Amino acid sequence: RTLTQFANSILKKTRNPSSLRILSEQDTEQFKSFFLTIIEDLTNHNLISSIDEVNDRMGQIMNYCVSGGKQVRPSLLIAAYKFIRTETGLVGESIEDAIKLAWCLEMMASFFLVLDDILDNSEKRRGKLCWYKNEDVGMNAINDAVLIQMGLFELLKKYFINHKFYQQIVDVFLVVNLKTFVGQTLDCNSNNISTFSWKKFNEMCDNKTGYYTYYFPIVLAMYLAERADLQLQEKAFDIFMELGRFYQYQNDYLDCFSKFGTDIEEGKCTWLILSALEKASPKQKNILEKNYGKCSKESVEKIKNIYIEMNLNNSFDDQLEKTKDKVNAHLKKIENSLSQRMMRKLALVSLGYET
Ligand code: DMA
Ligand code: MG
Ligand code: MG
Ligand code: MG
Repeated sequence: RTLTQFANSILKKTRNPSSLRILSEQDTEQFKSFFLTIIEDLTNHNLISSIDEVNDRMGQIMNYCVSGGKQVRPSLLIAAYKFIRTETGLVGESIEDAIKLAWCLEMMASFFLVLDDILDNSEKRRGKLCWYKNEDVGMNAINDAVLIQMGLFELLKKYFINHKFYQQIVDVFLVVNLKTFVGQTLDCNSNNISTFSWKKFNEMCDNKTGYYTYYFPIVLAMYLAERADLQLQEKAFDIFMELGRFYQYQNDYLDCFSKFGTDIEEGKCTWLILSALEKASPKQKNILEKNYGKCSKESVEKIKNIYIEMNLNNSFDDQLEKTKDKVNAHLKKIENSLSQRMMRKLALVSLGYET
């Protein structure tokens, strides 16, 4: 089969995270249109600076780097918040606070990505050039990323300073920030194929993706809804991490077969290369070792052809089944019925087996 046919068959099987349908159209619309208010609040109220030039820059960065993603994490936050509030009898209540917090979360995610693209030597993000790849931006992108990060803490203060759990909310932002950079440290260090292992890989995934993709939105939703008593943090932790791992596995897939990825050239430790190493004949292993992490078209093509020869799309089905089984086993351990129902719903939607 050709590479394109193979890629298409994978994409059919690998549910593209963009299809995460967890919010109603109306809620999604409300979330999206609130972006204008976020920009307004960041740039027009002396929140960051009184200097026009700085505010113009901020507006420009926000528009380029923060808008337009798949918005999986903000959707999870708003969905979890609605779930908790509805189950506790507050039907039809405004979700504006959840939307504000969700934008702060999305700013955090965008801050990671602007820096990640520099670290990964990437070309494209969300269908556009990576921010740092714009000719007039370059390494100023590092400063821009930090502006996004610092800006979000100012917004948090503006919106939530009087919230009962303000301190805890800020603390979750800080903890997740650190975890993600711990993950990025592991990611940057693992570029030698002879040292790859599933154990190291999963440790890296938990840190660089697990925390900020599932733990973060759901724990924030709990604090916002003033239901810290759900004790979800400990009991649902294994589910967050299992889902986060799966999310990163899919991301690795898409890097290779649908995005303008750089994982193979950069010699990244990914789900694909680990699965390939596991299955490789001595001859294939030799080709993998010789060509992985090389910045040449021929080498990349050789690696991709081995992935195809090995029919890795079928192992991905197995991976999805394994993930579902593990999540189901963890779900049984959560007793609080509200937590369990919410986690079940979020997990099912995330793994693509809910209508
Ligand atoms: C994802 O790593 C983790 C963070 C913290 C951005 P990645 O480089 O695989 O992400 P992407 O594929 O989106 O560049
Ligand atoms: Mg990257
Ligand atoms: Mg990366
Ligand atoms: Mg990736």
